Amino acid sequence: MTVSILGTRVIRTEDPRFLTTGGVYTDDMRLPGACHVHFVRSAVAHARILSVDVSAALEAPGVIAAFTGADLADLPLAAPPMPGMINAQMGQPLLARDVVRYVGEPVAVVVTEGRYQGEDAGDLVDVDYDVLPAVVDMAEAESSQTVLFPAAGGNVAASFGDRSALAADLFDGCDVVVSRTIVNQRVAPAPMETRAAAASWDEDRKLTAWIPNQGAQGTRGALAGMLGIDPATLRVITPDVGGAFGAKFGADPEHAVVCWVARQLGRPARWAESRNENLVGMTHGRAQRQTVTIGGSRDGKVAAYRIEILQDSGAYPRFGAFLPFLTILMAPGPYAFPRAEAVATSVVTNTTPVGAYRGAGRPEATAAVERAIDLFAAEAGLDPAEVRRKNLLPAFSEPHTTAFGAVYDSGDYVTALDKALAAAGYEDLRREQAKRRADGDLVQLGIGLSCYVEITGPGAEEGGSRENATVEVHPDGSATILTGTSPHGQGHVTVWAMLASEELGIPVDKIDVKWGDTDLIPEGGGTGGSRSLQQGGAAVRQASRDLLDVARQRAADELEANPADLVFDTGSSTFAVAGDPDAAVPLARLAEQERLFVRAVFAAPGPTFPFGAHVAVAEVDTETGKAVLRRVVTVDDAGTVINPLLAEGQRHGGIAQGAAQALLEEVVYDADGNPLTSSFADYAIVTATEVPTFELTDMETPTTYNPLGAKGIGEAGTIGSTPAVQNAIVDAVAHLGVRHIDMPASPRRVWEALRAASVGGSAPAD
Ligand code: MCN
Repeated sequence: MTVSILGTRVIRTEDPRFLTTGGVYTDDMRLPGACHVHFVRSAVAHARILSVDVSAALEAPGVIAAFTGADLADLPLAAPPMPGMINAQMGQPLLARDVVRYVGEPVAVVVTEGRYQGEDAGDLVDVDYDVLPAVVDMAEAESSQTVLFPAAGGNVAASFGDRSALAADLFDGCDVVVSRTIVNQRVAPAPMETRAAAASWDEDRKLTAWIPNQGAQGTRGALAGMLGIDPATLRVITPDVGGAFGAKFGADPEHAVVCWVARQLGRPARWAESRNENLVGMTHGRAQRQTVTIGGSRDGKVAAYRIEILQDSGAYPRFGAFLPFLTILMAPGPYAFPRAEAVATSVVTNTTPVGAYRGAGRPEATAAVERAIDLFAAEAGLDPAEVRRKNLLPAFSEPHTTAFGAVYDSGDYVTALDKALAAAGYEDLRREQAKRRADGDLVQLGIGLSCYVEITGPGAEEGGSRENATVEVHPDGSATILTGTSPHGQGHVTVWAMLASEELGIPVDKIDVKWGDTDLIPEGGGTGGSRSLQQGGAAVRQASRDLLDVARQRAADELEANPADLVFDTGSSTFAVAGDPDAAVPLARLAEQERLFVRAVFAAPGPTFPFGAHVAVAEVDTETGKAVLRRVVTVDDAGTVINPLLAEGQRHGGIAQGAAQALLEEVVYDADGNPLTSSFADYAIVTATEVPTFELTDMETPTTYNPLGAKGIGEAGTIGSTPAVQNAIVDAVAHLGVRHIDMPASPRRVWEALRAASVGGSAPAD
C-alpha cells in the first residue's frame, strides 16, 4: 500500500539553494551594458513644481541622461484601480509633472553608468517648489480646504455605503452601548528585498522586464498600461523575490520608468532602491480610523454593531482606497449579530500611497470587532471569553450568508475558541492575573483574545478565482510543473511537487516547478489573498490526474489492452494490466515518443473562509508602561493542511507580523507631511527578541470548494494576532481603569493611558 505524502512535513526543497549559494534576485541579474536609474524624490509633501533643472546633474561624473515629468508627458497616468469604484481623476504621473503630493514621490531620474554616481548626481537636480499646505490627517482630509486633485472635486477617493442611511434606532433596546474611535495605524510592509527592476528592449521592440512581484501576468498588465504598449510586446520575468507581503502586486510607476528609460536610451536599464526609498516609496498598509459602536444586553448578548471607517489612501489611490470594501465584507467576523451596519470613506492625503499588506482589509475588520467585543464586555463587567462564546455563530457545514453578503463556506468558531482557551490554560491565567491584581504587583498580567474569520481566494480583486497549471512528465522520469501562482517565501515548489507526486508517484525531488515568466506561462492570478493552494494547488492536482488519463490511453495502446483494465501503481509510477504485472509500462516511457503534458484550469466556486482563535498573554510594567508579549496560543483552521511544516511557518510569520503592529510598528508623519520613520532606526520593525515562541494548536475543518479541502493560511496569523495582543495589553491594566490603548502600544502610550485613568479621565486619543 502506498502511503500518502499529503499532510506530511516534507522539508522545503527550495531551501538548500537559498541556504548555500543564495537566491538570484532582480538585482543579481546579469544585464551587460545596463545603465542605472536613480530617482530624485520630492522632499516636500505638497507643492507646485515651478521648475526642475537637471543641467548640473548632467555634468556630473558618469551621468548619461536625466529626465523629468515633462519628458514622459505623453504617457498615460497610472490610473487608480477598480474603475467605477475609485475616483478616476486621481491618477499618478510616472514622474511628477506640475504638482508633488507626498514626500518620496518621484520627480526626476538621473541615469548613470555606475549605481553610486546616480546618488551623487541626484543631489544636483534643482527642483523649485511652491509649497502648498499639506493634508496629513485623514480626518481632516474630507473637510479640508486643501484639495489634492482639484479636478476630482474633493479629497474623497471612494465611498462605501450611505452614511446618511445609518439607522437612528440601531441600538434601541440595548442595556449596554459602547462607542469608541480606534486607530488601525499605518505600517510599512518592509520586505527584506526592496523594490527593483531591470529592463531590456530587443531589436523587435519587445521589452523584457525583470521585476520582483507577486504575479508576472498582473505585473505585465500594469506595466503595459503605464507604458501605453500592447501587453503582447512585453515579457515579465520574476526572479527570486525576497518577501512582498502584498506590496509587490502589479507594478509601480518606478518600474515603468525604468522600462521607459531603457527604450529611450536604447540600452538595458536597472534600478534597486535603498531601504530609505523603500520606507517612503513602497505602498504602506492598514491606515484606517474606525468608529465602532456595539450594544446589547447586560448578560453579554450583542444586539447591534456598527463600524464607520475612514481609510487613508495616501496621495494616489491604489489598492488601499479599496481596503474598506473588504473590511466591510468581513465586519461582523465570526459573530451572529442580529443587526450590523458598516460605512466607509477613503480619502487622499499628502502621504505615501496605501496598498495591500498581509490581510488587506480583513485584519482591520477583525481588529475593530475584537476591540468592540472587549469594550462591550468591560462595560457589562463580563468575561470576554464568555461574551465571545455567547455571540459566535454556531458550527455550520452548509454555506452561511452574512448581512454583508459574504458566503462563509464552513466554520466551527466555538470549537476554535474552546481549543485555544484550553491550550492557553485560560482559567489558570485568570487566577494568576487575579493574584497579581490583589497583590498590587508592579508588573501586571493581561490576557487577550481574538476570534476571527477571514476571506481567502477572494476573486478578481486579488488575482482571480481561476488558476492554471501544466504538468509534464519527461522520459527520464522527472516532471515539470508550470504554475500561474508566484511564490515569494510560501513554499509552492515543495507543495506543488507533493501534489503531483501523490498522483504520479514521481519523487518530490524529481519534480521541478516553474513560474513567473509570461512567455512560458501567459496566464495566471499570482499569489495574494492566500489563494495559491486552494486554486493553484488544486489546478496542479487536476492537471496531474488529467495527465494520467492521457497516459492511460497511451499505455493501453502500447500494451494492447483496454484502458479500463489498467492499474496505475504510484509506488513504481507504472501502468500494468490488472492481474498481469508483467504487462506493464512505466509512466516515463510513455513520454518518449511524444511529449506527455496536460494543462488544466481549476475554477473555484467561491472564496473560502479560514477561521481561528488567538490567546495572547502580555505583561505590562505599570510604572514604565512597557509591555512584553509572553505567550501567543493560536488555533488557525485552514481546512485540510497539505504540508503542516509550511502551514506552521506561515502561521509563525503571520503571528509575528500581526503582533508587531500591536506592539511596535507605525509609520509616522509630522504635521507637514515629513516622514519620521524612513529608516530602521526609526521604524521599529519586529525582531525575534520582541516575540515569544508561538504555541500552535491544530484544527482542520475542510472546505468543499476545492478537491484538496484546503483554505488559505498565508494571512491568518496576522489577522488573529493583532487584536489578541492589543487586547492583552489593555487587559493587563483594565483594573486600573484603562479601556483602550491605540496601537502600537509603546511604553509612552501605555503610560499615558495609565496616567489618564488614574486622574479619572480616559486615555488621550492620538
Ligand atoms: N498550505 C498548506 N495547507 C493549507 C494552506 C496552505 O499546506 N491548508 C501551504 C501552501 O501549500 C503554501 C503555504 O501554506 O505553501 C501558503 O499557502 P496559501 O495559504 O495558499 O497562501 P499563498 O501561497 O497564496 O500566499 C499568500 C500569502 C499572502 S496573501 C501574503 S501577504 C504573504 C503570505 O502568503 N506574504 C508572504 N506569506 C508570506 N510568506 C513569506 N515568506 N513572504 C511573504 O511576502
